[in-house]
Amino acid sequence: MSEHPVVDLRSDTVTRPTPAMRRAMAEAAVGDDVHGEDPTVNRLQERAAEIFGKEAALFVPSGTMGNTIALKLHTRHGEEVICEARSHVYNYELAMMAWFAGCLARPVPAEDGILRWRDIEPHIRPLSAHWARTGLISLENTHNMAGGRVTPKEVMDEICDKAHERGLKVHLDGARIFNAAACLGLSVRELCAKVDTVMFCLSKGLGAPVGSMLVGPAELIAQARLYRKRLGGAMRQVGVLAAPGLIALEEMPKRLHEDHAHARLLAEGLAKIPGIRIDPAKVETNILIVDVSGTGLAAEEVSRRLQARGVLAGAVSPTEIRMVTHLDVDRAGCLRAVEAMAEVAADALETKHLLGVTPA
Ligand code: TLP
Repeated sequence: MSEHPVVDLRSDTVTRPTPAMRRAMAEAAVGDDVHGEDPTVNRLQERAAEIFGKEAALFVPSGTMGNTIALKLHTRHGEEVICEARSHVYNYELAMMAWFAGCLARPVPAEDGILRWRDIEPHIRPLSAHWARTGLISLENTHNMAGGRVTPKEVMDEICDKAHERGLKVHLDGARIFNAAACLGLSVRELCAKVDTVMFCLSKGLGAPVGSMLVGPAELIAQARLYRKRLGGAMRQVGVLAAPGLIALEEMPKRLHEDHAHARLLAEGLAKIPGIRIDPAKVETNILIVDVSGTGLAAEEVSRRLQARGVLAGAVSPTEIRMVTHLDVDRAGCLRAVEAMAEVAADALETKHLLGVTPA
């Protein structure tokens, strides 16, 4: 057993609230938020709207609920939602767009997860004798399963301009939009200027224990409150959760470059290991998708062997594992993860050699 604490790279969702967040939770002024009477929630919503330069914001328990509500707001039953093929709304939300909004996903693959207008346009459909109408375009920035890739502002702006000319709205799954903004050196306000609604998470890179926000036009956010209630997401004295959310929103974006530097360090170390494939130049934010097929081991097995060495990272496909840096992982933790992977890969390649199997 290692004498070090476990290095948990499974996700940036695993962070624990900081001491300041715990104090803020204990001291939060609260009221009944179903009646709009929780001052801490109200403050969080006002600040989120201000920071994003949108009219209003709504505190929701999770990113999935924020996306679920947004897709419902923009669409009607029987429409299609254009999204990237590896997107979270399509792959990881239990088919919620079909379940709640009654829509079909129109997944479009894009290199590095970065959808461009030229990828989207051919898939826009009018209502016809055979086709369902396109109801919405949903973007994801950063793109989780493409390895935290960042869609540049010009690309988002072009999609929004062209979509709006066609009478279509654009929702942004910005679970990690602050990571994208930090990478681009822009404010989230600038980056999201043209999208109609944004969901962002307080509980990922920003380190809050719970919660996401949906921001957009006041009229839509008023409707979003009703959908949140229908989904069972209207909470009562929830200022105790909004209080750490406020710290996440105000303080934590400033430190995201540290997570990005750690991810790059991790990528550079991993890239040197025989049997492991990752291009450090493509690691822009805090997520790494690492191809471990060259070890001859299934990704699940690599994950188990890393765990035995005190490093947690999940398999995201038969050949890939994902590593995510965050508030609770430091430089030393990243170096330990590289060391653990080097041991796992070396063992696997040695075994292959003994068995007379040629390494990939
Ligand atoms: N992502 C989680 C898992 O669900 C995969 C993670 O560990 O990364 N949009 C994006 C881009 C996300 O990555 C996630 C969560 C969500 C939405 C949903 O947020 P929650 O988990 O709060 O419902």
